[in-house]
Amino acid sequence: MSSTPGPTPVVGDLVTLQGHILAQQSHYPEATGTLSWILSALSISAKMIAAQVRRARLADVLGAVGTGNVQGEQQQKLDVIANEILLRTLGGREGVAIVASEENEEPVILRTEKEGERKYCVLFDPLDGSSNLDVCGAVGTIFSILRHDRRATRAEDSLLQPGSRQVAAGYILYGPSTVFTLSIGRGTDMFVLDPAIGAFVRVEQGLRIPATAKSYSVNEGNRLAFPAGYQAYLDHAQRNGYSSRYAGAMVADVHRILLKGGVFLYPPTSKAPQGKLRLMYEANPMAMLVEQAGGKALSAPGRRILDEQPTGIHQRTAVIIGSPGEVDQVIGHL
Ligand code: AHM
Ligand code: MG
Repeated sequence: MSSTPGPTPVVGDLVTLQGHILAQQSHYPEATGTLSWILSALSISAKMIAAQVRRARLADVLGAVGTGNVQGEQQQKLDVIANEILLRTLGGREGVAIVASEENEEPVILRTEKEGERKYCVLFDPLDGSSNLDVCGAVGTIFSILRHDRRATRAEDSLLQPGSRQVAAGYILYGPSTVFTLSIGRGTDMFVLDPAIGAFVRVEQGLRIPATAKSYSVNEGNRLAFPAGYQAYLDHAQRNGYSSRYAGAMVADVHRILLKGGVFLYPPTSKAPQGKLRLMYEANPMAMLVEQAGGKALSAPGRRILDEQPTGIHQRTAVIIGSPGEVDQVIGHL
């Protein structure tokens, strides 16, 4: 045997999502494990939805179901399948009081809270950007978790909290790999599903978004319908050698920006004067993830998305999200 010492073995750097959640829980002495158990339901849902998405065009999961959702949009079969998976997995968790989904007009009250208990509300977009599936493009799930307010008399009143009160938020990106990005209010962490072992493995801890990058993400086909300030920003970007990147699925675009920097925009348009994206289960969770990574998320100059007081669970908002330097550039033009 050779006596030459080999490389120092790396010890303890493989962390799964479950291990990460338990470690985070230990930072909160009052934690009962209820939130961890809900996050575990989301992790199972992510694996189940990923398995369905991978079967697009093989199994009968593509195409419209012939019904519209509350937004008046065509529901795709996979929207409905993903929604049912989330309702089934979260529905079994004692700690979930209310769930609200892009696909359901009304929130679903699962159980009421007794004295001394702590329960949560989970809001989600089950399959964001689902029309990308027709062309094997990336899609995602977005979720937001709020503490349940037992004093609220109607489900809506418990849900209508500003995003700054989210206790956790995340997205799952179904792309060439399945990525779970999570914040429990102590930074933003990223995990990739290893299909060989069926577990999400941590790939980024305390992720930091690049401070600036010459890249913007917006549906430029709507350019003439944007307020003048946004058009002025695009003129500036195009005069200064920026790249344009747009996946047509917010999860994929924000994921790229978290890793490579830039700004994602969905401005108000003449067709959608309040913006298109939904505050409570699209903009708020993304804003929390981006801010926890050192980025910025505004709906308009001086208006932080996380401070918006919601008035309806399906309410829409404009979004300017990304690297702090690029968000400031956009705001400077508005
Ligand atoms: P959806 O929730 O109905 O899938 O719509 C949300 C999606 C976002 O993921 C994406 O950024 C945006 O809508 C794309 O909209 P557009 O086609 O107007 O560019
Ligand atoms: Mg959506």
